[in-house]
Amino acid sequence: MIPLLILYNPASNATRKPILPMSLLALGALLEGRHEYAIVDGNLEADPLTTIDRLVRETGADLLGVTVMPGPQLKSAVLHCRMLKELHPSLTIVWGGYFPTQHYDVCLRDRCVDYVVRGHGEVVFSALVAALYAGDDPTGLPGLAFRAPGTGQIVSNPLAPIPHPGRLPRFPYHRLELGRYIRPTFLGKRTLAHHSSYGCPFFCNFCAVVNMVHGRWLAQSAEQTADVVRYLANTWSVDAIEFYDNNFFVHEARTAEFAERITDLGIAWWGEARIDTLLKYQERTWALMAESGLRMIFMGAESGSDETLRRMNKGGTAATEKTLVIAAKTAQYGIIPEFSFVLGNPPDPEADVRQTIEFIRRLKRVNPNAEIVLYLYTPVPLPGDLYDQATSHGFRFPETLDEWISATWLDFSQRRNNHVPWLKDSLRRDIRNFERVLNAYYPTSTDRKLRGALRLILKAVSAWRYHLRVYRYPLELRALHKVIAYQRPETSGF
Ligand code: B12
Ligand code: SF4
Repeated sequence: MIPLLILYNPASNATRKPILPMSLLALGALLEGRHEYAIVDGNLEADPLTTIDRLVRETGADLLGVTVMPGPQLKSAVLHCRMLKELHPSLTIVWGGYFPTQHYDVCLRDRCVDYVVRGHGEVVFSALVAALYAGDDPTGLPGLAFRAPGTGQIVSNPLAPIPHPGRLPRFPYHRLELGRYIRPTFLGKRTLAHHSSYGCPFFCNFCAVVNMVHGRWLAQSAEQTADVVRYLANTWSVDAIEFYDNNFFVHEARTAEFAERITDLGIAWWGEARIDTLLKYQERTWALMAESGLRMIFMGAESGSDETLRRMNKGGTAATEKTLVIAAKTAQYGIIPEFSFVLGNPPDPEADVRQTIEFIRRLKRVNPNAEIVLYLYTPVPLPGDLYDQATSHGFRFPETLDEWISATWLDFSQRRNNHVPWLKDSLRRDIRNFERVLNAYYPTSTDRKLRGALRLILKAVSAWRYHLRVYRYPLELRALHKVIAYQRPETSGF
């Protein structure tokens, strides 16, 4: 009997929202017909550790592939893998995903991880599985990091080429109870996700995607992407799709053709874009996108300062003006723009925050429906101006998994309460206070529970603060929040 192979998605959010584990579907697509495997999803299973332990005992499973993002998912991955190694010392554990790709050395310093596959890993993983089952030495595989036999030294081979999503087999949806992943969102009653491209052609120096793909972008064709959407709409009555691509809109002709192909389905959709890319789109493409059901576009505006944007390597010249132009453009087509900002950047985080807050106010004047999502600058190990500034302030990444899963670093990973040397507590508070006033004065349209009257109340109560720029001590808004519980704009959570 060929032993079962287990693919594990540790819980990726506190509320255990069921989110399609596409990383595992991508791995599974290349295992179909070659290996017996099972997917264990920590977002759905009450006790995934017991499930995996049982599968290992009952089936003799000896290989576990784990997908790992920084944050709470990393914590579950560490604790569960350590436990499983103790129970089953001969279980081979392979990690992949964004965290191990960047911090493979930290992962492999811990005995609960045997191999790390770096980058987009389905092809390498399937080769690794084949090598391990054949008893061959896998250490020559590109994209593989491991402890060298004998010396124990940690080695990473150069990354493998990125597999082309247009040439990969379709996701094996039948391996999951797909119905459990369909959920109501602001887009529709039955929303599901898809991922139609790998990578991004840009090099913003705060972004983890760069280390993953080094400027490559490869995509399914418009026809293939539309076929997936059609399948999900026809077979699963899905009425809304969230595209989790890092940058869905890179290729205008693909976007236009995709929009044309799905217009008859009457679904709503959402995706992520670069502002400067969209500014080059023709009017016809905008019309097609709007007609096809594109409801909202997530864009990294990042900063209200052209100088900070230059240091981030983002947006070219007069980048902030481009954000204002796109805010007006989306309003013209009835598409809601969702702008994310990265605040508190070194070397002068105070000035950076002040400038960006003023810019957000300008942006809201241009398009009051624009959604604003605020993050704190969180370094990624990527050479460049920002990371150099961070390290010159004494910033360093943890060297052990234990440190990574401590409360401080979990907060850091979630870009919430960064304990970074250049950001004072008072400034962090100022940002949160501004956000509270902003979200009250402009309640997000993604909040499905917030009806007309409640919106008016929030706006009325916060108006004086917003107009007079009095953001400090918003005690009454905090109290109101307890009663009305208004939320931040909903994104796909990153
Ligand atoms: C969907 C998503 C989520 C979902 C959860 C998904 C899940 N697995 O359950 C939700 C919304 C919950 C979420 C939450 C968060 N996310 Co998130 N998320 C994404 C998103 C948009 C798509 C992931 C996806 O499905 N991709 C499609 C699949 C096919 O690609 P993939 O996951 O990269 O998998 C490939 C490779 O990574 C690799 N691989 C992955 N796993 C494995 C496992 C093995 C064994 C092997 C061999 C290979 C392998 O091979 C796969 C196939 O090519 C990505 C961005 C992106 N576009 O990828 C961000 C992203 C991964 N998230 C990110 C972040 C920061 C977070 C949060 C920390 C955000 C926050 N503020 O809290 C949280 C933390 C979650 C947690 N609890 O720990 C960052 C990670 C950045 C970094 N520094 O590493 C990303 C890259 C977004 C970004 N651009 O910054 N996220
Ligand atoms: S921030 Fe966006 S545009 Fe920049 S590299 Fe990352 S995914 Fe690409």
